[in-house]
Amino acid sequence: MKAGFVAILGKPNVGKSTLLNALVGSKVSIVSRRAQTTRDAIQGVLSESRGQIVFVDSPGVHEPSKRLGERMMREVERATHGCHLALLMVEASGPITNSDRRALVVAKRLEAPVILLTNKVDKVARKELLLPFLDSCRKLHEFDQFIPISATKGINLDRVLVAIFERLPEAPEYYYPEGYLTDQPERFLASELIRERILRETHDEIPHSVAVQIERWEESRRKLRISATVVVERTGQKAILIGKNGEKMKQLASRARQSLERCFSRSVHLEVFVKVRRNWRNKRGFVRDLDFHRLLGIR
Ligand SMILES: Nc1nc2c(ncn2[C@@H]2O[C@H](COP(=O)(O)OP(=O)(O)OP(=O)(O)O)[C@@H](O)[C@H]2O)c(=O)[nH]1
Ligand SMILES: [Mg+2]
Repeated sequence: MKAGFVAILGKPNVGKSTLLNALVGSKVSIVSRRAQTTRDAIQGVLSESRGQIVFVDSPGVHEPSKRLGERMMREVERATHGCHLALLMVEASGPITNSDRRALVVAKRLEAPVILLTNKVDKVARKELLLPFLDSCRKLHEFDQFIPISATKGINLDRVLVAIFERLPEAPEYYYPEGYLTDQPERFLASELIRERILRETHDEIPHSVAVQIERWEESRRKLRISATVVVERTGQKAILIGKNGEKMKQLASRARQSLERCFSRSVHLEVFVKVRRNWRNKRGFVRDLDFHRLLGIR
């Protein structure tokens, strides 16, 4: 049996979280059209007859401009350290960007084999352009293998799994018990699902300015009661989120509640408050407190 850790690396928005969810067959990491959706490294675990793969989804590699971004980039390094293999994702439509190069630097630092995945092949209309692009990738680094994929359409994901299992070390047992899906506490997953809803339904600066904190969590056998605070950076953003007569927030909360019910297979009562905290993305203490690994005592 094989078992090991696999880092998923790449620039923001290339499809890392989509790939993670597709490979583990369950939604463990939120996805949106916006760059810098993922802020924390998240593990998703696949257990099957060939063995166990612990995937590490990570924030997109970029040049950080705020404390939140700095923490995200430290998180990439911390969480992928010691991985047995790296999947570096780039967009199949090319070209190679500076962020791709930066992500490659992080992948190389792992001193593990790197497989290049050219994602979103479904978006490339002229397939004859895929090969010249692969040639240009070849010049960047001696990749262990190249696989063109589509994370959303599921193209070649079986090949990705074969390539991973070929390279993982033999192991006497799984790292995690069978059925273990992710390292995130349920509370954090809930805050992420609420944040995903907001990312999907707001524009401009709001998505990046939102943090979600779970204030109250009460479980009974049939119902889950959650109170969450959505933190934004400006009063104008708060007004947009709440909307006229609170309509916008009502709609957001209702859709978020549906995602939560799907995820936790239970009926959910969700209460959402909006709070302004100026420039929180640059406040060290606040940014630190959002980190779920700290809650778990990992650091
Ligand atoms: N057409 C197409 N779109 C894709 C594919 N994979 C991902 N996407 C879309 O790309 C966008 C970004 O996907 P994410 O999975 O959030 O990307 P990410 O790399 O995790 O982004 P960050 O967390 O911001 O670093 C979403 O709108 C996805 O639906 C694909 O194979 N084909
Ligand atoms: Mg992501």
